[in-house]
Amino acid sequence: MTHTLPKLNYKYDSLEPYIDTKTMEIHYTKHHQAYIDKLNAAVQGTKLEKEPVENLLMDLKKIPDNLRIAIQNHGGGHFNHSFFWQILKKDIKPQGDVIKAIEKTFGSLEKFKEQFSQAALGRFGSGWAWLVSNKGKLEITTTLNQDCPISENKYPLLGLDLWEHSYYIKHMWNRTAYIQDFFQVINWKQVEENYKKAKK
Ligand code: MN3
Repeated sequence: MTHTLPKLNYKYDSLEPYIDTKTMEIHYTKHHQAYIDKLNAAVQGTKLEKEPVENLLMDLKKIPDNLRIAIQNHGGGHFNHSFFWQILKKDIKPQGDVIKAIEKTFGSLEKFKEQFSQAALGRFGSGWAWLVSNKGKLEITTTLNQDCPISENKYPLLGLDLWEHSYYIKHMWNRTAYIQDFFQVINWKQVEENYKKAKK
């Protein structure tokens, strides 16, 4: 299997003014593509060549030593970005059982957003902030670099790219403003889908 860029189901300007067109275009066509190219280069000609990226990341201990870091970084980059594009959309109202679960776990959707923001701001350097299902329990967590929750046996429901490449053109140094804008473009319909899948 050659890993390829998944189709983006919206235009680069669809998330304006919260996520700008230029950032979307560069993030998708350059950054994400670079992870895919490096992942393909790493697995080409090895017995892992045909494995879907999820399988590679699920149990990193099983990956041969000489490939592990490349798969963790570039496979993680491919998986995380593919996931990220799906949970972005404008004008989708919070909905479904996932919202009930969020309210039950964090007190309210607003309190969830506060805790998620704190976690995202607290992640020093590059990484991701996540809402995950950990064996059915909702948790806010962060990962370093391109590490992803599935490598820790946690199922991602929602994730936010905290690398500066994802916000520097519009928000520059201001990660707080980027996080606030992210809350305006969460595809809650997809988050609900992820929640349903996590429960199976
Ligand atoms: Mn990124």
